[in-house]
Amino acid sequence: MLSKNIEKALNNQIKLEAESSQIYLSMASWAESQGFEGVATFMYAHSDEERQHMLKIVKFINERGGHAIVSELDAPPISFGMLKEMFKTLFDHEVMISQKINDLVEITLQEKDYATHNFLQWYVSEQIEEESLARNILDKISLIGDDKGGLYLFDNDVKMLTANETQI
Ligand code: OFO
Repeated sequence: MLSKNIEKALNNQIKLEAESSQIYLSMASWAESQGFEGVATFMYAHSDEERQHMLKIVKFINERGGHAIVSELDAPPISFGMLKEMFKTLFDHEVMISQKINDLVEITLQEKDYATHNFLQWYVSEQIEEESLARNILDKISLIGDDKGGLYLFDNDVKMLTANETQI
């Protein structure tokens, strides 16, 4: 059985994961409107992944006798300046999410809720991957700068990244 405190904290994480999905959907739409087809494909897929992250928590709360809440979300930004800025926003967002997961893990330890602690380990590993992926992309795009040819190749590269991720 979940404590009220942990249920509330997990519900807050549902909202954050749903907002992540919306932010990445907005990034996908913006990138598509700018002609970056590869980046758009990557961001649409990433948005779907975030929805899965959210759903996992919904199911977990309900399975453990709580009530998962589907709440109002903060609206994501509409445009993102340049690609590099967009990926910096993505990286910063993932660092913030990692911190929120760590805070959640901390609460489960304080309350000795080892089942939720165990459940959250998947998110701890996922955040390591998400941060590292965002950091790699950011490093790449920093090297390219404003070079149009480079950005074209980068867009293609990111598309391949999506294909590889789907295979996994
Ligand atoms: Fe759900 O991992 Fe990104 O935000």
